Amino acid sequence: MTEINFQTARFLTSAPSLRECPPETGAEVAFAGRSNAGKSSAINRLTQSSKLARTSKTPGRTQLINYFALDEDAQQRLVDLPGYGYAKVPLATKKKWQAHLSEYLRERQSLSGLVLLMDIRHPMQEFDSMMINWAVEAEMRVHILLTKADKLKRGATKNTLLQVQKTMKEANVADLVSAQTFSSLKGDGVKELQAVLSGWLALQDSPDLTEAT
Ligand SMILES: Nc1nc2c(ncn2[C@@H]2O[C@H](COP(=O)(O)OP(=O)(O)OP(=O)(O)O)[C@@H](O)[C@H]2O)c(=O)[nH]1
Ligand SMILES: [Mg+2]
Repeated sequence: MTEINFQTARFLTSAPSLRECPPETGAEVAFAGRSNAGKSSAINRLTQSSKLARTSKTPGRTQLINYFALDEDAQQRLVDLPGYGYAKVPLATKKKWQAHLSEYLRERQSLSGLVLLMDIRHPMQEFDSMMINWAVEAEMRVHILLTKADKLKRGATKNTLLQVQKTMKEANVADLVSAQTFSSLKGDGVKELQAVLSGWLALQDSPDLTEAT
C-alpha cells in the first residue's frame, strides 16, 4: 500500500457537470455538503495548502466540480462538489443537481467514498439525510465531518457527535456511515480524516490483485 501524501495535492481540472468528469480510473473521494458547510476549507486544511480549493464567505462559491490529484498519475483524487441547498439557485437547477448527485453516487466507478460535511451547529438537515440515503442505497461509504467544531464548547461538540452516531445506529447504517468532528480553523480532526481517506483510496490501489485468487 502506497502512503498518501496529502500535501502533494494539486489542482487537476474543473468540470461543469458530472458528465465531463475525468476518466473513471483509480480512486477518488468526494466532498459534499450544504453550501458554506466548509468543504473547500476542509480540503485546504487536509492538504495543508491555503488556496488549493477556493473558500468564501458567500455561499454557493464553488459552482464547478473541482478535481485535485494526490499522486503524479492522478489516480488518487479529491473532488470538491458544489454545495447543495444554496437558496439563490433556482429550484429546477437544484433538482437537476440532486439527480446528478445520486447518479454520481450510484454510477461513478472510481468513487471510493463520500465525505459529507455538516456545520456542527446545524447537523442532519433534510439534504444531508437525502445524501446519506442515496449513498447507502448505492452501498457507498460515507464519513460525516461535523465542521466548525471550534464554534461549540467541547461538551456540546461531543454530544452532537454522539447524537449523530446514535442516529446512524438507529437507522442501521452504521456499517457504512462513520462520523467525526472537525475544525479547519484549528486543524482538529485532520489526522483522523487522513486515516479514513488513506484507507478508502488504498482499497482500489491495486486492482490487478482483485482477480488474482
Ligand atoms: N470557524 C470556522 N469557520 C470555518 C471553518 N471551515 C470553514 N469556515 C468558514 O465557513 C465559510 C465557508 O467555507 P467554505 O470552505 O468556502 O465552504 P464550502 O462548503 O466550500 O461552500 P460552497 O463552496 O459555497 O459550497 C468560510 O467563511 C470559511 O472561512 C471552521 O472549521 N471553523
Ligand atoms: Mg466550496
